[in-house]
Amino acid sequence: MAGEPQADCLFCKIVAGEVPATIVRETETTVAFRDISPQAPTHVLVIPKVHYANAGELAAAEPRIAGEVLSEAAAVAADEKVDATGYRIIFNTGPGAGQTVFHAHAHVLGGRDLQRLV
Ligand code: D5M
Repeated sequence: MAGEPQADCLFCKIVAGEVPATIVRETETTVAFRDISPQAPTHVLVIPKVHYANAGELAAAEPRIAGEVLSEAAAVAADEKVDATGYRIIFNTGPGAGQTVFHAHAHVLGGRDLQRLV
């Protein structure tokens, strides 16, 4: 059921402590951990503890938690001291946008020059 832990979901396993991750922040509703394949000096994923397939589904079902994912992403940028120079928050949503893990997550990228995308 939406919102419930999924047995076959990698990020639900990280939330449950069943898969190791380098956790940098945690709240009642979110976990932030380093991406296993960093694309920038700072590359942290912020996820809700509840399972929704993508950011749109999370925002529709749990707007408060979606907001907390965003504020935790900003807090990660401040912790990593990339907030002054600039950073990017990305929600890949759907396979056509490159999403590979279907548990909503924000990528926080910073610490290098980031090309403008749009
Ligand atoms: O991003 C999914 C991201 O998840 C991708 O950048 C790799 C990362 N990933 C995959 N497995 C792990 C583990 N075990 N720890 C940390 N990070 C991980 P997407 O937007 O779905 O393409």
